[in-house]
Amino acid sequence: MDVVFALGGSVLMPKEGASTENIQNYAQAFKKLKEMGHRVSVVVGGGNTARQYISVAREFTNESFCDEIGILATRMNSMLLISALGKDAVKQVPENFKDAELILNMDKILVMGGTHPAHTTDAVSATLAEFIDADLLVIATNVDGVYTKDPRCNEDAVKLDKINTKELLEITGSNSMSAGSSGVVDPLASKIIDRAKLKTIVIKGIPEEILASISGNHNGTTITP
Ligand code: U5P
Repeated sequence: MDVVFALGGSVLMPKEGASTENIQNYAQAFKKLKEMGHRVSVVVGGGNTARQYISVAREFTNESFCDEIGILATRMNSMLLISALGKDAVKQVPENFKDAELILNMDKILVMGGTHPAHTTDAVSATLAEFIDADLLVIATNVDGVYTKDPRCNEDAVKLDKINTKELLEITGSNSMSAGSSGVVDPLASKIIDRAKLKTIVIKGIPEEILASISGNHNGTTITP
């Protein structure tokens, strides 16, 4: 299976900071999927590093420049994962989809971060999945699926097991577009998922769920065209 993962920076690099064991566990999960014969791409988010830098920079500058700072954080996190993947990855973080595809054609795990301002790495992962005709997009994040409302601030939010891309558009359409925003799926990503008719899964970003996402035995939300 050709699968693209959007790996939230907050799961790879939690608030407490980088941990060798944590990075190792993710690298092992992706290596295992490659060994099983899957073609694996990982788009890494900026996490807490991006949000800290953006919140200070915002006092001085505009959103696009904050986005550029966020993009650098995604590339730094990508390099951390690349370092743990060893010979299964290339020591280069591509900045566009054509270069990304070349890495996949070398039979390596592709790891990349952001591309351009005004969206998050969710949108990068959806565009990459469209560009390489992936079979599956997996959004591995800090919530365990798509809810009717943001579960982090609404106690009455209900988790959805299965939705279609139009329902995803309705739920995420009003999410913020500002630098460093952290809705479960960014609105541009939802539009790309819809136009490309991408089969997508939203899961809690833990190695066990990443492995289970391929077999369908995950506890997240399945989004179908
Ligand atoms: N970002 C972009 N474009 C990209 C990727 C990221 O502008 O292609 C910026 C956004 O401000 C985003 C931040 O919120 O970097 C960190 O990425 P993420 O963790 O939100 O995906």
